[in-house]
Amino acid sequence: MHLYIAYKNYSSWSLRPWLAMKVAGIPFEETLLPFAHGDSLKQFSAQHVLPAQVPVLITDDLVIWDSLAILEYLAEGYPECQLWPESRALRALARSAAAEMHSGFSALRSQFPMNCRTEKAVEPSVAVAQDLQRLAQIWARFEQADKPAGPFLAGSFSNVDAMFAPVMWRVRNYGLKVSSAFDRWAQAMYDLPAMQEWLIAARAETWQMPAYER
Ligand SMILES: N[C@@H](CCC(=O)N[C@@H](CS)C(=O)NCC(=O)O)C(=O)O
Repeated sequence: MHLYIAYKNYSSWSLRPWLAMKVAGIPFEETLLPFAHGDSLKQFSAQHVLPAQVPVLITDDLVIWDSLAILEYLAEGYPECQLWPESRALRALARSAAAEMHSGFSALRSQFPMNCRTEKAVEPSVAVAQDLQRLAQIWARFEQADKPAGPFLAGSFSNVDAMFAPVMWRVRNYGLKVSSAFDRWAQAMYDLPAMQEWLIAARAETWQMPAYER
């Protein structure tokens, strides 16, 4: 399996499936397509008749694009990794939150671009403060849920943590505040060896993207 991604420092959508595969121990090769530096992503997307976006997962016989579709494909193909929680109720909650992340939080995503290697305190706008409040509500809902022990949203690591992984970098690196439940989750995410591996690679990149630097 081959995962196509973009800049580790900036590409929030790339981080999601990459992290899920690393934490689950699913072997894969990766290729980075730096979309603002050269035309490698344009060529790749033309070859596969896809929008010029990553992540894309290519298996022996399938092309799967879009972060959430890749996470669903992995959960189906590797049931032993339990990338969705076992309990139906918890799975429904995890899927709801993951879908909300995929389609929502536009103020947080647009005004606070993921930038793993840069720490800089920035005051949230009103719209971003609302997104942060919504995160606190989601975290409170998971706290109240009937779930196995563990520091992640549904107890053990699952796709919902992967979907929110870039939010950990945003909140941490811009000095934003959500809730103490969020902070506990964020620390567990930060401490994942795979997150540290991603951070080391992000720091080693030399590409700069002014639009992602606040
Ligand atoms: N909905 C897509 C969004 C993917 C996306 O926006 N990817 C960005 C990188 S984080 C991209 O490929 N951008 C290419 C460009 O801006 O040219 C997903 O969830 O996979």
